[in-house]
Amino acid sequence: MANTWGYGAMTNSLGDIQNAKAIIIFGANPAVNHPVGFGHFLKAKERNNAQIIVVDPRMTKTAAKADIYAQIRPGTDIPFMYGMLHLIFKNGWHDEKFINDRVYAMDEVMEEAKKWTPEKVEDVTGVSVEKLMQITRVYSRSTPGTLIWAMGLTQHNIGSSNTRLAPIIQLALGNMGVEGGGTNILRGHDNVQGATDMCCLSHTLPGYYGLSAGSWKYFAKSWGVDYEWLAGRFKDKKMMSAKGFSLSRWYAGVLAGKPGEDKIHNAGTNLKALFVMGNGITSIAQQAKVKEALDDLELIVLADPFVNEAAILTDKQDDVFILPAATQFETSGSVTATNRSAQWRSKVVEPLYESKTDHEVMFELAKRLGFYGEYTKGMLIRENKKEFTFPEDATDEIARIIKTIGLTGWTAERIKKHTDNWHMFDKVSLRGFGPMKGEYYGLPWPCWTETHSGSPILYNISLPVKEGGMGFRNRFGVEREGVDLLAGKGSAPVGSANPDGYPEITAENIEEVLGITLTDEEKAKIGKNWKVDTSNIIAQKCMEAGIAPYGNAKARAKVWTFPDPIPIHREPLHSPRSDLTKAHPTYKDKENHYRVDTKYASVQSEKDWSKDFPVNLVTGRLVNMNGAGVAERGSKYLAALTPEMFCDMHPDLAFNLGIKNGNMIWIHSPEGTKIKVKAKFSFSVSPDRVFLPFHYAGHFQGEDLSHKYPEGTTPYAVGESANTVTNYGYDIITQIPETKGGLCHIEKA
Ligand SMILES: Nc1nc2c(c(=O)[nH]1)N[C@H]1C(S)=C(S)[C@@H](COP(=O)(O)OP(=O)(O)OC[C@H]3O[C@@H](n4cnc5c(=O)[nH]c(N)nc54)[C@H](O)[C@@H]3O)O[C@H]1N2
Ligand SMILES: Nc1nc2c(c(=O)[nH]1)N[C@H]1C(S)=C(S)[C@@H](COP(=O)(O)OP(=O)(O)OC[C@H]3O[C@@H](n4cnc5c(=O)[nH]c(N)nc54)[C@H](O)[C@@H]3O)O[C@H]1N2
Ligand SMILES: [Mo]
Repeated sequence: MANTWGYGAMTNSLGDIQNAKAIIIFGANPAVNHPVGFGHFLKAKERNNAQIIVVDPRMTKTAAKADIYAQIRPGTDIPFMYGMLHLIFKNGWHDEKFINDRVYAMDEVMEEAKKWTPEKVEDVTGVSVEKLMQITRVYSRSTPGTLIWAMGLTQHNIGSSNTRLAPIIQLALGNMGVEGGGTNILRGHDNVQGATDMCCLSHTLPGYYGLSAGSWKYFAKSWGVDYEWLAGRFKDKKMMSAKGFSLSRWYAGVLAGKPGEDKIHNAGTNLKALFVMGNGITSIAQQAKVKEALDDLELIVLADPFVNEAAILTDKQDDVFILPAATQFETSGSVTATNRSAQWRSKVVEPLYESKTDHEVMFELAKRLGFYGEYTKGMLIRENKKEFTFPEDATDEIARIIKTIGLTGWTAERIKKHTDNWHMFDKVSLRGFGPMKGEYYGLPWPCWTETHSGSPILYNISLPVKEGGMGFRNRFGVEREGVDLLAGKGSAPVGSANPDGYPEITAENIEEVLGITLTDEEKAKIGKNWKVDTSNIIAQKCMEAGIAPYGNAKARAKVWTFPDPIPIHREPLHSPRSDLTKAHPTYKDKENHYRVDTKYASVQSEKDWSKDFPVNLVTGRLVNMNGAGVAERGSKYLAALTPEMFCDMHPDLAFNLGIKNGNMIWIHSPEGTKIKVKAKFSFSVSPDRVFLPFHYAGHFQGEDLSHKYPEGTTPYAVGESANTVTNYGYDIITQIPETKGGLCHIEKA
């Protein structure tokens, strides 16, 4: 199980990157974090002489393989991207037809881009005018180009704006819906895409169905339980439609009410118990608060194959339970890859010793809490069974219910067949051969019906819908302030009964949009719209007519419900450029943001943080460790590669502070916390910034906690968590923590 920090899905696939003629990478380091996938990038270079461009505050191993590298100041990707758009529009390198037919509100983006002259971009980002021009020219003139991002774009308080502006570049260049193009977001844990799709999130139901009463009723019916019973599980009905706490701020739910803590909105109660399944805890920002919250809890349960280091961090002595969870090698089931493909994972060994699989743990918990029947009933419905087989019937339940992203075709039987026939697929196009002819590997969603091929490239109108083609989704009405939101004339997927834009399909409009007549029997069975049509008649009829059930609309460059309808630059809360915070201030403080009041302007305007905390703090990953790092630090050989927690530091910065290579240093945060780590000279960072890996735990603010591990479980490498000093700051939409754009102060220890 994984948590879900990243967001977005790949529009294309890793293999398809081989078709690109240019690759631009924002805030991702695949040579280190996706080393197998990175092979496809290098293949693009071999095959097409693809130019690789890297935009990163650090000269990474990926940057070392790039043709052009721009060392950007953390948190300034929006000015950089607007700088690119400025030059694209000015030189007429944009794809006018694509924009006219398939994009809404690009004119407003053009207006904003006008402000970002290359000179201004240089001032804000630190990337020279010449380099911006070179990158924009190379990228715009070598189409198709693919745009890559990962955590360097998301982990900022403007992360969601970053992830909106990046696709806008692709829309402007007509790079969407084509082989070798798209936005390819490199997702994190192996099944993080599946975890997101299945809603390890607190603001939607599975499949991104909203929290409206209508969605809840659809799920109640699909799970075979009474809606009123479901509603009765909540303190009051209002909470049923309220977003939950997010992982990044669960601690605030515990600490609320103490002096200086953020206020919560949780039906009048603090959080009192914590159940952890697949999160390292020390990977969460604000570790000092996390520790305090752990200490204050009444109950802590940690289900993990290793000793979860939350148990080490806390001083709590009673009611802390460490349950041995089985690993993914000891269970089976479907997982979803970064490109929306499903795979079947088989059990390698039976759960070892006393460990239990995650589903067993959840079933046992449901039994003790008295709702096991309701919890598992959905698995019996498809074939009207008395007993279910796990995980096959769980997979089939998902296929039966989730229409929004098109999982109807994902039956356990089909997914197993794909994995068994792995060798019968082309790795670049994902096309199948022999017994798999007519299907793409892993049936990338949307896979509209039980015979659909899967969709390897989203928004590709050069293929018929039944072979994976589709336009952009119609989701926000058909018209806005007099402007048509549907796709332009003639821009429907080939072979469509309706050649133009069309709305999402409902029982009411299906006959008109598809040009068909339903029989009385069909009319009696059909659901209200494509998202809740359990009869599957809408999907079937759409496939016959070459129509995407979700409609054919324009992509939105503008989200009128967001605080920034068009993405704009806002300086980090702790900005090294206080001279820029007036012109580019952060948001107003936000009340009830996933149940917690969240500070923005009040932090940024409190003082000029850069005076006392002059160094930029960037965090990220190492190739030999993963996440909170407990498994790898427990491996003698992996731990030996980086046995100690360290800080990458430019020799010039170190010299100015009287620090030598290998000295111990204190790093202080604006919140008053500190960590003690080893200085490591590196030219990957410029003298104004340092880099910390976040994979360590077992030390806290200078104190070695090794003695607190249960006997025989102390990892080979322990050290400070970078998250003890990452700064306060959360994205305005998603609440992802700003772990890549803070400030710090450094001294010799
Ligand atoms: N070996 C290994 N592989 C992993 C993981 C691991 O822990 N170890 N974790 C997995 C997971 S969960 C994930 S989410 C992925 C993450 O994969 P990545 O996103 O590649 O991981 P990071 O190293 O955190 O960050 C990527 C880069 O963003 C840069 N960056 C920081 N701030 C900015 C900025 O403001 N702008 C720009 N343009 N760049 C910036 C950093 O310098 C860094 O090089 O990796 C996965 N793969
Ligand atoms: N400063 C800073 N902080 C960051 C980031 C950053 O770039 N900088 N990146 C963030 C990101 S993108 C992520 S994804 C998180 C990652 O951080 P975590 O979510 O903490 O990720 P992992 O270390 O992979 O933790 C997984 C935990 O699950 C356990 N586990 C493994 N397999 C199983 C299983 O099958 N069942 C159960 N029950 N448990 C299992 C592991 O032993 C481990 O304790 O860190 C985030 N934190
Ligand atoms: Mo992640």
